[in-house]
Amino acid sequence: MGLFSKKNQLELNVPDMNCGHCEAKVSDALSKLEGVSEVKADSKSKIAKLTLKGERTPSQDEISKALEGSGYSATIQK
Ligand SMILES: [Cu+2]
Repeated sequence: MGLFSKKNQLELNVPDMNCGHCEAKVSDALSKLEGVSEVKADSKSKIAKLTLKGERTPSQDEISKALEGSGYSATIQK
């Protein structure tokens, strides 16, 4: 986790987001992850912020799987 990340949040770099449509697709896919209560995707900063329910943090593998076939990839910001 990065220096400024809160315990109940996870920030992902999503380099291929370019517009609101991308934000919606990425948000949809990521919000289906177990343990995630809210997703805020921003195409300008290329960052998706996940709000976690608290009990668990999705792994990089789970995140990649959730986005599989969507045309986007996301990496956990260190
Ligand atoms: Cu787009």
